[in-house]
Amino acid sequence: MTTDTAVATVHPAWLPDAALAPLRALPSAVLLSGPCAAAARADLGPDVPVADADLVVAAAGGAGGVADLGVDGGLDIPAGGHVLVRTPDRTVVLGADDASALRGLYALARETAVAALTGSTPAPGVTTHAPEQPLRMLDHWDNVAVHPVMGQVERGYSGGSIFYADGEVRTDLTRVAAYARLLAATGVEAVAINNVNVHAREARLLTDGLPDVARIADVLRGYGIRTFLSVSFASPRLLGGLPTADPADPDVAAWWAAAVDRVYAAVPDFGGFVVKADSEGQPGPFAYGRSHADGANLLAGALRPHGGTVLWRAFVYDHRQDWRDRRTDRARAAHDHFAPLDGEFAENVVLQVKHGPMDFQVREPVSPVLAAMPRTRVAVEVQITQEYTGQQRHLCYLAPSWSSVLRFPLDGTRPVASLVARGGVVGVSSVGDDPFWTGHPLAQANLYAFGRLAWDSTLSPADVLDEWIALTFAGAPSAALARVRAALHTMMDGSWARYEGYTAPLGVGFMVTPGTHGGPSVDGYEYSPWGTYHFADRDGIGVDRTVATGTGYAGQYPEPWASVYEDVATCPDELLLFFHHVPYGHVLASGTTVVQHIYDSRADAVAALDGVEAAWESLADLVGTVVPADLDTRVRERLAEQRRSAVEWRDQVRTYFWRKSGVVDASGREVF
Ligand code: GCW
Repeated sequence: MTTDTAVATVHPAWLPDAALAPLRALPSAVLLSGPCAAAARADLGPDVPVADADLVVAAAGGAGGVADLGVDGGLDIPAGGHVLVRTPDRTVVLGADDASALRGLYALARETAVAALTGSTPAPGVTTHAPEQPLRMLDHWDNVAVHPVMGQVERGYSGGSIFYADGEVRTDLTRVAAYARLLAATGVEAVAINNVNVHAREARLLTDGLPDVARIADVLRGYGIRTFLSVSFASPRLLGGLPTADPADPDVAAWWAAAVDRVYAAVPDFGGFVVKADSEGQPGPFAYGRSHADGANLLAGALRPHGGTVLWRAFVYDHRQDWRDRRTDRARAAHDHFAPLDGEFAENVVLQVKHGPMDFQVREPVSPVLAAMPRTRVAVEVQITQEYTGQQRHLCYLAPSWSSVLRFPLDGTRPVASLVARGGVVGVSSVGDDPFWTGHPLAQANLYAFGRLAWDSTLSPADVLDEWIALTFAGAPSAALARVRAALHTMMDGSWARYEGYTAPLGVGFMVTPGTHGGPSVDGYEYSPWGTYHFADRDGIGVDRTVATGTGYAGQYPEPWASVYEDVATCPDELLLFFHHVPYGHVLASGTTVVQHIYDSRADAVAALDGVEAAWESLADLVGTVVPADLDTRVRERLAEQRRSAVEWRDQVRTYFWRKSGVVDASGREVF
């Protein structure tokens, strides 16, 4: 039995009462009959007769009454989306279904808040809102039982799990409901509730844990969110007592079919499975000499009669590599394993591919797998939890990074967002039972931005930040709101670039403390089995991934990228060391040498923190009114820790390269 003592003090994030107040002030009618009706009513208050309503929330083909409004005839409502009709008399949110209508209501709250922020007035008329991606999903790396090494939430920086405590699913799911409401307002529509590393306790969610899974699913459903489970490929052995989990074994297939039947009996709208197989020690089809298509199709076969989906992760590589072996390249692994399987996956399999070929580094090229499998449904996975981007102690607004991935014309013409549109967009959640949800209060903006960019990748990161500010600080007097807006843009717009500036340079990645992945350790992974090397020696640095002389990874790209990356002269500076091993004196396109760039940008990025801190300081007189005092305290703590850590990064990286290369820093700044 667990009680949530923190509930009363949880920060409302981007849905404070003030964000709904303008809508709640309108006489409204909610004409929904599905599971989201209660949530819409809770946010709007009691219904009035439709004829008297200034605001109507309805679903196409839902409860009666819409036809009387004269708005739905001839309106084309996109699947999963909504139409907003603003007439002089009333506003109507018409969703494609119950969940879409609820999302539409929150979209209206957002537009109202943004209008207040920007001083604009929404024009009357009809606007159509369609999600770019059908699947917009969060993966939780939450463990039911506290893992001895990874804790309650693997790579979690926001306290415990909102789903689990004390080795059980929480009795009180109030936080889950509040979370689901926040997600609905971003457009997220699916959540996988347990870690992709499926340990013994978590494996049982699939069997005896089902009543608890059903309780969570009931809560999520109220906000239009489908529930997925991460499952162990070895389940037939671990849970079913079978001698094997071989996909070709009929008993194994029968076991999965029966297991899935039981899941759907408990959760009729269950989304499906997420599977990490043959990856970092997780079991998979390789043990039986079967392919990943065999493995994925096994589960897909069990889910298909129920309409479920398998999200099969492509994060498969050799994590026991010999660092002496310079021909094996972890970056190649996903493409090597999966591209040959294109066309072999069942229709209800989605291959879930990390955005870069390595592992959520601050800068990586876009994974070539995303363009290599035209006959496979492919989803892109990003990491909202800031494992490698400051662990929610550093301020690092990631929307610019994700935006650059989703907009990247990987096949030469089409952006990644359209290459994955039959699969979707998945993010590893950053949320825990922390009162601010995300540890760093301003890291809430990343979770918000994930949902918004999954909905519409063409949104600008700065506009998404405006939305988040407008909602989070809704109701603030306009002069104060304008100051908050200015300060947060100063702090956040360039924060990803700044973080990159003082950490691993020019796309080389890692240089982090082994295990925790927080803080600098330049050679921390250099002689490890994980396949993450920078190869710095006295003459130069970087990984030769060219076809001509290196690992050949550059050749996994379609044109023009294969040629662009292959040639040191055309490879973009920010990815230079990902693709090439160059001397320290190599001159970048920016005109400076590699080593001088390393020296300068580490120091400049730390110096830029002055402006970040000053911007927050400029809001000091608003603390206690517009800026809650506890939020201010937390932000200050995090900014202080960011500076401490960033200085450590700067000094270690700068000193390392000075000692390694013997090249003097032309700026004369101190090294040690
Ligand atoms: O980034 C790495 C993390 C692991 C994680 C793995 C994965 C869940 O260090 O903690 O495991 O990626 O994505 O599977």
